[in-house]
Amino acid sequence: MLKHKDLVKLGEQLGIDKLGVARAEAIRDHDLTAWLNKGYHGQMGYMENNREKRQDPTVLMTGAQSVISAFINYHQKEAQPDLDGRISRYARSIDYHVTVKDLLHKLAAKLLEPEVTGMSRKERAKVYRVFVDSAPVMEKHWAIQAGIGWQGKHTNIITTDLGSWGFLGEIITTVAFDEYDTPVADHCGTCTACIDACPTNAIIKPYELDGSRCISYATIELDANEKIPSDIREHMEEWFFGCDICQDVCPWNRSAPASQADAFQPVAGFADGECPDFHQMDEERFNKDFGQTPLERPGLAGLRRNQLKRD
Ligand code: B12
Ligand code: SF4
Ligand code: SF4
Repeated sequence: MLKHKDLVKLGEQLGIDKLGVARAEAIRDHDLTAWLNKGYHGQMGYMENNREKRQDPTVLMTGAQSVISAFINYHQKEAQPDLDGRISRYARSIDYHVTVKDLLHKLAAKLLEPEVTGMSRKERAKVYRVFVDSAPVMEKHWAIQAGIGWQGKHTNIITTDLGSWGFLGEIITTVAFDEYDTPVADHCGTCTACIDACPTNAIIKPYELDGSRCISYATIELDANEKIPSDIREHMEEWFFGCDICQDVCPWNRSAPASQADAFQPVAGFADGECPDFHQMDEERFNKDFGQTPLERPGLAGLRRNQLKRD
């Protein structure tokens, strides 16, 4: 059995901003099917796959007992006027799928150290798995259950002390903990700032997002060969990779602290604070400067589709 207090201590040592743990149980109160039936996933076909695994960590990993949820702050305090309003903050550093995964593997290795658990390294590798974003895991659900934060009306997880500028990641393990966390209360109250500010009306109603209307979806997930629908394009303002509007207006982000971690500082390609012109860039330069960032997902072709040509 693992100790909750050891998890907290190790998290602090590794600089993980928030950690909590929930019992690995099937998700009963979450209507993923209704969300899919409304077509809110658009072309994100992966959301339809592995539904059983997505809704039950014990199907994803046989014998799973605990889901450790981590929140990693990526907030950059410095305003970058040429990038803000165009490229989302989360996308300016090395891809979080790599950095957050590395951090969680380090945490798991320490937590399950042979000296603590009596397991050999080989055995240890069999009792946990690390997930960040791309696997069939309902990450926001687990962050709520693990007491990290609540789901805001814009549908992202908000913490009382760090706001919502954070990535989520999980360690699912077959080992039990002596104590589990409990969900925190919703602190949105009567506020509707995110719903009012969303330029494409993607937030249909509180806590319900039509992903296919979100600028983030149109600029990152929509196939690079497809035209962005005009009713979204005309409201995109200058955004061409992701969108931060609903989080920018959230009162819980007003005093969110900046990340001190080197891993979440802008890559060299963004170091001068200027917004790159992807129409003027060749593949070689793109791969060198931005190949390790989330911009790699739509690639140069997608970014050229998204970014309006300069006069
Ligand atoms: C698909 C996806 C998207 C889609 C759809 C977004 C969405 N809200 O589902 C698109 C491409 C639009 C997207 C955009 C973004 N994403 Co995204 N995305 C995901 C992904 C892969 C799955 C999310 C999911 O399961 N959606 C399915 C639906 C069913 O879930 P849901 O929104 O939670 O909806 C349910 C609840 O609202 C609930 N519900 C209904 N009524 C009520 C009432 C109450 C009171 C409550 C609490 C709940 C509730 O029922 C709904 C179903 O109807 C996760 C990673 C993962 N594996 O979990 C990242 C993830 C959610 N994304 C993330 C990020 C950072 C973003 C962006 C901020 C990126 C950007 N800057 O452009 C935007 C934010 C847009 C927004 N307002 O949500 C982070 C969020 C971190 C955080 N702090 O919460 C995640 C966790 C990735 C990560 N590992 O860090 N994303
Ligand atoms: S990310 Fe932008 S487009 Fe998507 S819901 Fe938030 S404000 Fe609307
Ligand atoms: S802007 Fe207001 S309603 Fe939206 S998530 Fe933040 S506190 Fe909640």
